[in-house]
Amino acid sequence: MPARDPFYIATPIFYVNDVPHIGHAYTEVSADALARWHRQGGDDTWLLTGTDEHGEKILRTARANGVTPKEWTDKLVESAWTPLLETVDIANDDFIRTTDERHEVAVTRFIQKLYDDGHIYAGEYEGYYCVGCEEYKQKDDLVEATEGEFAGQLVCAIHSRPVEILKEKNYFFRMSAFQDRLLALYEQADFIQPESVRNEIVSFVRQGLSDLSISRSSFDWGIRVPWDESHVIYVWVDALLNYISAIGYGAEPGSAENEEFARRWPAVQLVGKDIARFHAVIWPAMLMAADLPVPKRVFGHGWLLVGGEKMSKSKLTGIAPHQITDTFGSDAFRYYFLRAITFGQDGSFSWEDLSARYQAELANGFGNLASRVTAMITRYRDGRIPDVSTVELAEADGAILATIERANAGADTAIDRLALGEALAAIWELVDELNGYITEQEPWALSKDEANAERLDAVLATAARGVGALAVLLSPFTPKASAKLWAALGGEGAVQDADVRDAANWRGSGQVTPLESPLFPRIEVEAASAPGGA
Ligand code: ME8
Repeated sequence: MPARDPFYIATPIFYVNDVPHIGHAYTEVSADALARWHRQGGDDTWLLTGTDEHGEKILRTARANGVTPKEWTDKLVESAWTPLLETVDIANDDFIRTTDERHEVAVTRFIQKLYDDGHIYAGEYEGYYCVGCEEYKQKDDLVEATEGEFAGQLVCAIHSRPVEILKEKNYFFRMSAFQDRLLALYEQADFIQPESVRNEIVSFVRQGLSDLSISRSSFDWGIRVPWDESHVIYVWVDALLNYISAIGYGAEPGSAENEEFARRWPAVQLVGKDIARFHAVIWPAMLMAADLPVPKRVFGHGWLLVGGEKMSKSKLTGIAPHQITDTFGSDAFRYYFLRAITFGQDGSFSWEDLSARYQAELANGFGNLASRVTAMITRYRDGRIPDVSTVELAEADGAILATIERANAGADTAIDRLALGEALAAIWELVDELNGYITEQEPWALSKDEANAERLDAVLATAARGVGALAVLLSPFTPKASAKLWAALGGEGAVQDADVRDAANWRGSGQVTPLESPLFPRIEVEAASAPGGA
């Protein structure tokens, strides 16, 4: 088989003006499930995430809290943003902060190169700016507020707050020069996904690209422009560069770090659709100017909606991830958001839907199946998975083996398309069919008569293969439950080292023991509907 390309996937780096909510956690678990799948398939995988710490928004928040911006970001990163990774069980390979020295060095080098190569000029910006978005706005991007404290005023359509009017001497990037190359790039299949996001970007760029102001001179919380220290680099230009600064761009040429950059770049970029424009327009234009490869793909996932609105802290619809994981656990969090929302579309969150899926699909579906199979092998065969190489299998057994193959192949191709929900749906066909198979085959009845010993062997071996395959296939999605099941099945080594593309061939040779506790314990409905009093 030809060697597969390294798989480098990055999440956006998040603003640390506030604590994370489940929208941020959703991006994290999506990227993490994809990374875990590739890692478990033996690909040279790298998952990057981190925090975006410069700019006016953070500066103002820090001032409002009476601390320096660095004190503020240190505190939030430590108390809220790195703990998020544990809350939802993210196996990231690196965590970049834009205040890291390695990042500042790389940004300085990059911007100096663009300046030296004639892509940057001095000018004056006069227009709107939304500090919430950290974005220069056109009049068309604003709406007139119809109610509330800003009624009658022009406000940012996303933040519903008035924008600033800026008049500043700034440096500009000649982004307009890249318009045709960008439009040609969008013709490449898969560069921007899904189609709805691609169409929006294409029509935006076709309207004509302006040059981009890439520095600010009215405050100093940022990375200095190297040839003019009275400016700091615009926070988005600074932030986008994290994807290459973290893997060694900017390190000494020939150094190990710099070689890592050459090997890993370009990345698959997973972002919310709110920031797809930055990633599909500004970012590739910057890379083209620096003669570097553009990202492999930019995928703009949908929004989590609460009460029909995009969830956000500023509108007080934010839900903290731990409010869910404290009651349901991190596996259920991961499973629910990846399964219930078609990746790429918006999706509504509700406690009722979460509880219902937890009960039906995780507790009664996967969890119960895992308990039944491990308990029966322990009870009827002293924990040895029967060897059925000489036993003739029945049609029903063959059908399960075919479903295992289908689930494995179906999940793998879905993952290649970043269709996380489809991957889980393919795997759940196996969960459901295997549960039905056990109910129909009634191993408990077969066990009562020695004459059925061979039949019982075939059923238990088939069920074990299915459950073993599930432990492997679900490990990227529900790593804790998979590890518990793997241990009960006597699986060799750690489940996250079992090749996910070869799950269908697992047969198992270790000692099976019953699960010590259910994979997904029953949760009282009352507690489930309003954890933490939310
Ligand atoms: O934009 N539904 O950071 P940010 C789904 N620092 N995803 C959501 C969401 C929701 N309701 N709300 C937030 C920034 N997200 C910049 C990025 S990258 C170089 C710089 C997720 O803290 C989603 O991934 O505002 C969205 O794109 C991101 O959080 C915005 O995070």
